[in-house]
Amino acid sequence: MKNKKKIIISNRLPIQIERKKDKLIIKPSTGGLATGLNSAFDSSEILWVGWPGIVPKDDAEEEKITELLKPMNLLPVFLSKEEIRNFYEGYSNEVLWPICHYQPSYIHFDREYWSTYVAVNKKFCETALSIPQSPDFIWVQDYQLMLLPQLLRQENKELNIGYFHHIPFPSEELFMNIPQRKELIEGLLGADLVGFHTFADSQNFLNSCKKILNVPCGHNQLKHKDRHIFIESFPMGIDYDKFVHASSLPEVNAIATQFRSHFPDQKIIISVDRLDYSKGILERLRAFLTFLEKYPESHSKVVLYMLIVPSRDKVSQYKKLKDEINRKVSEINSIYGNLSWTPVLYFYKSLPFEELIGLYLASDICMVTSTRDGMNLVSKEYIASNTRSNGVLILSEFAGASKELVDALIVNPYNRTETADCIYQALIMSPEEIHERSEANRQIIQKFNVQHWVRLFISRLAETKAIQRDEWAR
Ligand code: GDG
Repeated sequence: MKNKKKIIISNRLPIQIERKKDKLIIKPSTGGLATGLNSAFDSSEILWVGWPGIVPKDDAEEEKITELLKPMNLLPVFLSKEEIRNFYEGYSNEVLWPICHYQPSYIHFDREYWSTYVAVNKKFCETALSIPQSPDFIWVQDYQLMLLPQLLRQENKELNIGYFHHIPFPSEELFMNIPQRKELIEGLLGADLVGFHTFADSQNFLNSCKKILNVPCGHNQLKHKDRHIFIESFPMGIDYDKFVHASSLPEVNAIATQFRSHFPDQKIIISVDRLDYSKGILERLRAFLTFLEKYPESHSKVVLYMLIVPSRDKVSQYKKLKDEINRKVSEINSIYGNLSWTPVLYFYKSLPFEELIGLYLASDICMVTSTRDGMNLVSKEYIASNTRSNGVLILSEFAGASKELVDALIVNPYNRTETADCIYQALIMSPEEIHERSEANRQIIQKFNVQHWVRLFISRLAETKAIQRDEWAR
């Protein structure tokens, strides 16, 4: 582990370990962050700390997993079932997630949640600092680890620590409702640089700092406990080339052609989300119902194909949401469907990457109707993969991506009539306008890709340390 000097810490490692008949199998999952990091640094320089996605049977298995991951520069943090329940499903996903997505009615709070959240953040801290060398920087990812920057800082004042919040940061009025608001804010302020997807999120965070800590704030910084901390926006991009390349593959095109052949007389609207109330899945279905009511001439000429990826299905609100989606889909199909046309097709599963790209390629419209979304990468992947630029993106104004992809059809998903009209507008849009809008969005996605995002964040992180050193020298 001697030269692993750039530390990334996230709740999950970029792999998943599974146990099959007493054998441990590593399933790699190369998300955008891993790709961006590998393009910015030599992969041997990076050490990734996080949960490996499995609860070991005993100490021997724990050791086996640690050894298995060592050559991949992955350092596991092991969590018990109880910790997963109270830290991950509990405080992270039943308190922080609903507050950050403006859904306070979804909050559920158990006494054990907070103490476990603190204990697990400490566990991550201990693991990260167990490596012998002092790292160049530590980059902490996301809301599960909001206390970690401060915990790391307490152990070593000199560390260069960055934090990125992948989900929205709510307005201060909402954030004030969290009993542990002060601890969370102070936790993040252990970092030198705190990043958000949008300017609005960064301002929301600064407003909460002002209110809770009563400290003076500039538009992108504040001073706390004699340290300057920078609060800025870094809209995350995707690995653009990967999506363009995939969409050129013959096997992906064959998937797209075959998929299209099921709908010879119809326009295909797709949506791709994790099962989550923040993704506006019910709002989308309600708008589609309004569309079918308002535009009867479209009957039999359009299908809504929804791919919903299983997620957090142990949390009760997610089970409830799934039932509501089932009911709504069946209601729409019962009202408008017939033997030769099913208006909504809905799949609760995850597709292999090539099939996902095939789906993006084959569709005429992609609908993203999040009621809140930090960024929403699906919207960017759709544009990137649709290399013929013949697809329309309908995008919620509440997704961070709407601040960049301004040539999409931007909608308020709570407004069913407006969203229904947008579907109609997308269906009758001329090929020239579709192409023009898509190309304008493509330029942004191509330029501000995930590689750019990683480089920008890391170079800004290094700068903040230099600025702080100058301050001390003065
Ligand atoms: C959080 C924030 C922010 C989906 N279905 C399949 C599949 N996917 C992949 C997509 C995409 C990813 O999952 C989903 O990313 P999103 O950004 O849309 O949403 P979250 O998972 O909620 O992510 C979000 C993001 O963090 C990054 O900061 O944008 O706002 O909520 O990459 O492609 N992939 C495969 N099969 C599927 O069926 N292979």
